[in-house]
Amino acid sequence: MSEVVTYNREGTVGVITVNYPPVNALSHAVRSGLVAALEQGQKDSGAKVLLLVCEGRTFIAGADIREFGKPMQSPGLPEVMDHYENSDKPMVAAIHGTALGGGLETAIACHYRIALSSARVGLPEVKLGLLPGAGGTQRLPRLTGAKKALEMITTGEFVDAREALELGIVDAVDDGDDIKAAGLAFAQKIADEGKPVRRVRDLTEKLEADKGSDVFDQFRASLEKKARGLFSPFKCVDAIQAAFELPFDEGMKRERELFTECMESPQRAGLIHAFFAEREVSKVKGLAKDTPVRDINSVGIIGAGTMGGGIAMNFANVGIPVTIVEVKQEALDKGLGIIRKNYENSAKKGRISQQQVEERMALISGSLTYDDFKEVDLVIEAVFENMAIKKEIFAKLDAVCKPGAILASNTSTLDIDEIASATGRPEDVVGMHFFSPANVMKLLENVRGSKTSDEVKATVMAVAKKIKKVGVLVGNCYGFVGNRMLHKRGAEAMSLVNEGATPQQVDKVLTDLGYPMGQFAMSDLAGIDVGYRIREERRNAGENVPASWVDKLVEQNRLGQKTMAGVYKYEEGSRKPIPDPEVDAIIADFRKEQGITPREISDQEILERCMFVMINEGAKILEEGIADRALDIDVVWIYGYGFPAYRGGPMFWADQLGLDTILQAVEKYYDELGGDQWKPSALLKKLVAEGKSFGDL
Ligand code: 3H9
Repeated sequence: MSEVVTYNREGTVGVITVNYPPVNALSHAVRSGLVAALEQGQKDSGAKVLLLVCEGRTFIAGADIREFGKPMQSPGLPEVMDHYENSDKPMVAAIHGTALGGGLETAIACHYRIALSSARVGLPEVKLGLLPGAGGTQRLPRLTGAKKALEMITTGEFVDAREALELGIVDAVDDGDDIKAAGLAFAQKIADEGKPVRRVRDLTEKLEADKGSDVFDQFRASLEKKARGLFSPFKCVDAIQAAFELPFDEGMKRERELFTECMESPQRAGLIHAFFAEREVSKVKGLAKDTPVRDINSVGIIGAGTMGGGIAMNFANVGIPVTIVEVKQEALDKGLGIIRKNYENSAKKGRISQQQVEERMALISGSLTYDDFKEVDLVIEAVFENMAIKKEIFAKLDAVCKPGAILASNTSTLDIDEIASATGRPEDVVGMHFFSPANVMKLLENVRGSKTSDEVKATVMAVAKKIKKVGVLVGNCYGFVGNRMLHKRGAEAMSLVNEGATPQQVDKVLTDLGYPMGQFAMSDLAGIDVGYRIREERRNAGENVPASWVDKLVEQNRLGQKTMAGVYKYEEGSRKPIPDPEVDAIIADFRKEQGITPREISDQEILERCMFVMINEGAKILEEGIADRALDIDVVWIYGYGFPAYRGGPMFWADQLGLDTILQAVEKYYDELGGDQWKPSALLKKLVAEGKSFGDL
């Protein structure tokens, strides 16, 4: 027998124990171990009932994702499930932690289930571009009915043990924390009461209730919007519907066919890359695993604007007290008022309780003086982008803050080393770039200055985890990873419109690729005066920044959503961008002024110019060591800018497309259009010459 699964008997209960850290994933060793242990339990005449339980932090977290894409080794998971369901002794699963994917499928192939009240269950395969492929789409609806099975399987969301009990997914919940003891007691009860084997495959009541209903068509219609561009949610619906229309064994066959289709889809590859990339980014190259991390028990924030307020909420949400300093009482009151309103809105939506609103607000205090930063462990400056002001602030912080306090800037573009030079402790200075809305967006782009200490780097990465963000550590340059690439795309999008495209054509190409919004809808959301101010500053500094039709909009006070007009117009109370003939006229005038004869621009050209300019910049970012790995860039784009995770991130997408195709196009645009942004990256050229991809780095 495999050592990762063991069998022993306690009284009349035969206990099968899985012990395969970290998350008891169903690797080949676990699958074969499960079958062998079950056989032993069947043969053991002293065992009246069998119990499946896991060691470590969790029940089985699913199939072993690392085995995907490799040749499948027998026994396959559906086969293992069959063995468990067909056991002629009652089979009990005892769940702690999370029973996910193949883990929950294993549990529902057993005859009875008990869970600790702290446990959660779910079928998150859809988040990996898959569907439950070991009977989940056939067994879960037999327990819950169609609607809940559709919801759980197409969203991948977990339910907690109490809800699982109400839904019929588990049979009992235990409030303690000893899963083995709870499982043994429950199994003993099953044996004492002489409960029969109860196979989920044979349950028909819930199937009859929903048979022939239009719930599937309704669900498909609702997915058109919610799952735009995604492949597997629709396949999940097909598979669940099969449970209602076909006998169990045929339903299983249908599930397998659909699972295979998902497995072969590029979206599966993209989503699994994103899953591992999200976990890899926490392992920073060159930073020893045992680097000490400073305690962060209190935080100071400078600026109560949208950013400062959003950042403060992240800390209050996890119980860390925050002091926000503003220059004027009025601005402070306004900022605190907005934070309260945000929390109240969450309470209205049922996401948090009114008590939590009060608890979190009690953790956030306002002040007009830096003296209140004397004792804090971390200060994050979140004022607008102006180097002189930031340096002044950091000099003051240096004077006030205790030794060892981390001084961070939320700058989205400026030089961290220059900011640090205003202090006598550059080793404690770092960038912590949050993305708007800061209480929602999952990315935290942590920026290391040339003198930032390892301890500070490790601490800000730990802070990201603590406040439930995905932290990526990047190097210091204009715009770091995210905005440096975004600005290249923005400039290219503007040029495309100069030359003849419409803003809505550019945006549509990007949303068709899977972005939640296009370049111009996004800049309207952020305010197009932001870019204008940056361009003006560069012009004032003597740089040759070409004129742009967007500047004309700003000059007419079309600043974006906040003035209900920008590149698009907006209706009262709506964020939906509406193309505006006035803007078309402004663009036409601008072209005339510049002597440009507009031409037809194809969607393909828009896609190439917007995306390849970013990829070329991404390659330069790697070349310069600003990002350590291509996957760091992918994670920045997925969590900071809504790049579709099912494409794996821009660099993974580039690899899939073929770097030679990209290089050819970059060289062509460099010849035709010139400009530094199109100068082919040396790394890109090298990889193509060696037949390699970004993923090989
Ligand atoms: C499936 O089941 C298909 C079936 O329906 C049909 C098949 C035929 N495999 O997230 P963490 C690793 S699809 C391999 O940091 P946490 C992870 O990479 C699967 N490895 O911990 C990391 O490794 P490292 C459906 C896995 O406590 C380490 O474990 N299941 C797997 O924050 C710790 O992970 C899922 O989609 C896996 N399945 O969260 C569940 N899972 O330390 C996916 C994790 O080297 N997993 N690892 O970086 C999760 O959601 C979270 O990992 C979990 C723990 C909630 C379990």
